Amino acid sequence: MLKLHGFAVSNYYNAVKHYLLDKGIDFEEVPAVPSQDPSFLAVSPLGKVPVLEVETGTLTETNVILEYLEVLYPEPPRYPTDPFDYAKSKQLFKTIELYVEAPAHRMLGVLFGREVPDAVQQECKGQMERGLEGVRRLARMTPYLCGDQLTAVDLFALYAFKLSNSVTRKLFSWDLIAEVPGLNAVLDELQASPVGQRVLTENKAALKAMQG
Ligand SMILES: N[C@@H](CCC(=O)N[C@@H](CS)C(=O)NCC(=O)O)C(=O)O
Repeated sequence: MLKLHGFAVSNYYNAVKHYLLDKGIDFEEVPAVPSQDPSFLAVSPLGKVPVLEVETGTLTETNVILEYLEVLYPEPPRYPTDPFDYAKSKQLFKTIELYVEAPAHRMLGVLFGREVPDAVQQECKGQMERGLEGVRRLARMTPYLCGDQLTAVDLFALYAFKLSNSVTRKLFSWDLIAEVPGLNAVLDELQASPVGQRVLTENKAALKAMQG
């Protein structure tokens, strides 16, 4: 059986978990936190989560894991089938990951009572403004991010934007989701689904335990 290593605070972990549950794929959750321990580095080269363990080995990087799973479990499709639309969906995924989520991630400490230096805040905010412009240019919102079908990009966006938004609301009273017209409705729909509710409940419990 597939094993998903990680913890429910991680937006990356939750995106893969949501995808697996949504597709009805059997998997086991294996609790793991990021670590530089040699035994963990043997399964995750940078010591990050999530990690997908399959019979032939382990995989990291959320987009890689999702794309691999899509090949194994093509139904129902969670990527566009047209090759160009498929590539465009990956372009949008990467744009959200690198230019919205990654700068927010650098300021995540604020959710756990840690100081985020002013210079870091300003640098990351600027990067996110630019990233959001890119998302607005790429996202189709008809009604989903890549068109009329729900895709892995919507699932990734749900967890990336929700976590990033907690950070920017706290630091700047800035609602990132409102910056992309139509995004709030898609994310709310996904979060209200039975899978979205399960992932959210487990996320809240894990976050509470971590915040103490
Ligand atoms: N690019 C990675 C990012 C995963 C990631 O950053 N995970 C966080 C937890 S949310 C982590 O393991 N952080 C520990 C670290 O960066 O050392 C992916 O797509 O899966």
